[in-house]
Amino acid sequence: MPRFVLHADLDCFFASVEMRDNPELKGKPVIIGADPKGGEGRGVISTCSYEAREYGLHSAMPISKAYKLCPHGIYLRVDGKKYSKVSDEVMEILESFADKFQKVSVDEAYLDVSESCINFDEVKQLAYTIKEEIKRCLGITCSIGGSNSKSIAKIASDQNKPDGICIVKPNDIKEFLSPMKITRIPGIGKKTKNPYYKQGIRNIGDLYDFPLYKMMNLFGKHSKWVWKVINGLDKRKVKEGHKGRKSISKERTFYKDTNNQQQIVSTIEKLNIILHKKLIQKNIAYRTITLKIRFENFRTYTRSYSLDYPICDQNKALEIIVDLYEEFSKMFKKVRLIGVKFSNFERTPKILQTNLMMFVNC
Ligand code: TTP
Ligand code: MG
Repeated sequence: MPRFVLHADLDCFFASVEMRDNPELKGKPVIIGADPKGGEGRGVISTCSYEAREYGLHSAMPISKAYKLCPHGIYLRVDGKKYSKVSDEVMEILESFADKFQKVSVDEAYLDVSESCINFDEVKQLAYTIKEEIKRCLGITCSIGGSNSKSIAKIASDQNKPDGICIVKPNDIKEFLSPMKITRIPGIGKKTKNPYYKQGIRNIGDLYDFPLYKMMNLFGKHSKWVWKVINGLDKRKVKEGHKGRKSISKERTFYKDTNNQQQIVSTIEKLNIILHKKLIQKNIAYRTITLKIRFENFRTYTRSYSLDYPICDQNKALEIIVDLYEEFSKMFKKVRLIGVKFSNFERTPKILQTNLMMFVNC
């Protein structure tokens, strides 16, 4: 089965949230970080808007230097609590589109979409849908890269920033990477680049002249990883982490808006099966079931049902979700998207026992 991996990374994350919450800031150099104190401040920039980057500002730059380069910038403090909440909301959306999902930082994640897509055209379409959903629900933008490996997807997400998509098919990897500086390869940094620089190698394209044994001989053991990346052979899996998660959801945007009840219910059924596979695997029981529905006019509704006791029961859940859906089925509007969410978790090795108790109590 071909492998499709996406890497999503929010654009100037902290600054984007501030610009969303105060539209007057849009289009201006916005800098999030320490107080510049008129150029005397200590501390550094956390991030800054793309307008501020035009003045040479970037993350980790001393705030005093930033102030010299851009004294008329808008300097704001970090509001960690707010960004953390937005990050959770973004991750929930991203995860709902993934077959396997791995959050890697506050604003980036990998999505394995090998089961959802059959070719790279579908991968690209999915990337558009995800971006549209994040923009629509949260008012911020992200950039998405896609390929057959995590490392190439990550390099690709950086390629068309901000608000960009870049999908690299396996046969195009060499052409895509060749003009780039070797420091674009994850793992080659300020120090690790030195042995390559000593040999006069600056661009990834120069590396394609070396067979693996020669690379390892000249640049050390680490270059085996570099060789794998540039040849599209990074096989690292998208690692799912379920610890501490508050909900699990999945949604599908129909390729064409539809009022075909059979198609809608069968999609609900598929989402329910996929989610229960994960829930059972991780021994998670839930109390709340939510249906999300978006109509052709983009109006979006959610309806939830909460149980008195935690369950992990695919058939019971399906019955509840279809009941929730029936309320909307009389609206005679075409459906654009449908989603299912389970929350209010109880993590217990005793799910089976819990369900058994239900039988005993009946
Ligand atoms: P990044 O994704 O590295 O940067 P970004 O989202 O601001 O910009 P880009 O469009 O280039 O992706 O980091 C995500 C957030 O993490 C960033 O908004 C602020 C925070 N951060 C710091 O606080 N200090 C740092 O040195 C970096 C790199 C990020
Ligand atoms: Mg980012």
